[in-house]
Amino acid sequence: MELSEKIKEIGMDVGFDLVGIAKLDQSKYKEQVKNWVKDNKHGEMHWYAKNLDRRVNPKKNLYGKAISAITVGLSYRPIEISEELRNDSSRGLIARYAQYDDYHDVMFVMMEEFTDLIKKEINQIWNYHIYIDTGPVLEREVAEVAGIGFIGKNTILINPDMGSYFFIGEIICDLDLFQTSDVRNSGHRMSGIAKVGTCGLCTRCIQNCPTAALIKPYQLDARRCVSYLTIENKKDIPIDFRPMLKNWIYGCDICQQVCPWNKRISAGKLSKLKHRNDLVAPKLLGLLDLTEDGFKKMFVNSPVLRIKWLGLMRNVLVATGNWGNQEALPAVKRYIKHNNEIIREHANWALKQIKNKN
Ligand code: B12
Ligand code: SF4
Ligand code: SF4
Repeated sequence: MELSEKIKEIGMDVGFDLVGIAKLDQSKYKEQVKNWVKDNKHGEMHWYAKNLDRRVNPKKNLYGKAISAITVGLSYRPIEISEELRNDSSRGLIARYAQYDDYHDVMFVMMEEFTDLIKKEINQIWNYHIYIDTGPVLEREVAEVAGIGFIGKNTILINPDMGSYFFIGEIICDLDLFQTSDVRNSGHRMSGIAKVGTCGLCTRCIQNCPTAALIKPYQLDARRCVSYLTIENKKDIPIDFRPMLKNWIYGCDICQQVCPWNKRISAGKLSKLKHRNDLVAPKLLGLLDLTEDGFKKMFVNSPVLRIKWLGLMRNVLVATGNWGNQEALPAVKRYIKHNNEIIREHANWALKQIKNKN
């Protein structure tokens, strides 16, 4: 069996839903990526601007010896919540991916198992590096080149069978492997390679984005994205954006929820991801009562831990202001004299919203 085919098979056995191989080359979109940074569309994600040259030239990995990327997709099963629950402004919404244990941890363990098995199979010395989200790699583009999906106008990688609710990771290595997407034109049969899909004339994600963050098809201004504002942003949430956040308290799924490619999707294996029902749409009043210890307990192993109690409480206060219900007054008032300036400012804003709405 051809080595690329064997590696794909091993990856699927480890539990990934999608596995493909890309030959590394310069990014087709390197000018767009550089302009994205030049125009400051990455906002305060200063880490993004570091290693930009390597990001758009993945062959520069492994001290210039990188040849291929074995790229994987791991689905997070879409748990559909009712419209009623989603629109209940007394509850906070957490993006679907964060209703599971932190994927970085789960996938890293799977990737280590994967590389161990590849090592046994090839029986030769090889160099590799595992990346899941955090490395200077254009993960969606590399995965697109490998053929596991296509980039949609919402900038997200979509697999025609699985939709877009999946994480991406890759093993950048110095093995000279067959690019799996080439099988489409080569007459080989290989499992898990996406049919080619496109957005066609659809623009639903752009029309439904609450903050107009999708400034053009395939282009996102991170500074406007709810996901950035509630997760990456460590400062105040700009006042103009607060009403647009509605009840999102961690990330945002709207440009995926409205996407037709996510309407009839297969569930994925999800064997290693544990869903947490209590994180689907928790009550804002309960969240306002969370102490730092309570926060750590509620979000144990969850990606939400990354924004710490302070980040979550800032977001919860915005959602509470948007809810505008007097029931929240006593809880909000408790934060007016908090020793942290961000919390004080957001509590005052929420208080004003509640007063204006009643
Ligand atoms: C920075 C970042 C963010 C930022 C910026 C997002 C963005 N779109 O750039 C913020 C914080 C906003 C964010 C949000 C989210 N993120 Co994020 N994020 C990343 C990260 C670390 C880098 C992305 C990046 O390089 N952005 C810079 C821009 C310029 O690059 P790009 O968006 O990939 O754009 C490519 C295409 O648009 C293309 N392109 C440019 N012009 C054109 C023109 C045409 C015609 C075409 C076809 C293509 C094209 O070129 C670019 C380079 O390849 C990646 C992990 C990684 N290392 O890749 C995860 C990642 C992209 N995020 C992910 C997720 C899950 C999310 C959220 C869904 C989380 C949530 N629910 O809140 C949202 C989705 C928001 C959105 N619509 O993108 C997943 C996506 C999985 C998938 N199936 O695609 C990734 C891959 C993490 C992972 N390992 O799983 N994220
Ligand atoms: S995640 Fe939300 S705010 Fe960000 S681009 Fe998608 S719809 Fe817009
Ligand atoms: S909503 Fe429509 S335009 Fe946006 S990514 Fe999905 S198919 Fe493409």
